[in-house]
Amino acid sequence: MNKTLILALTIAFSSFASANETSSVDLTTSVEGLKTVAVETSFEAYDVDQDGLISLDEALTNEALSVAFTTLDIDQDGDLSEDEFSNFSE
Ligand SMILES: [Ca+2]
Ligand SMILES: [Ca+2]
Repeated sequence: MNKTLILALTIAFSSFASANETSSVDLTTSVEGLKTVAVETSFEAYDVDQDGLISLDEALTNEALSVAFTTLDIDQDGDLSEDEFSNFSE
């Protein structure tokens, strides 16, 4: 029973992790909306290893950010720069 749950979670995570390769067109419009909201969230708060980029692992600490991650990652390098992160607001 637990195995089924783990499998389901694994599949869910895999599809999330590969979202970079798939279309995120639907999310593009929501980024436009986010841009109008003042960004008060701290880039440094998410950049745990302080390498100047927010990785997907770091983004996973915030549900809203992890959902928006692939949309915010405009150059699709798998990390959010401070510029890319500036489009995010909780
Ligand atoms: Ca980092
Ligand atoms: Ca990026």
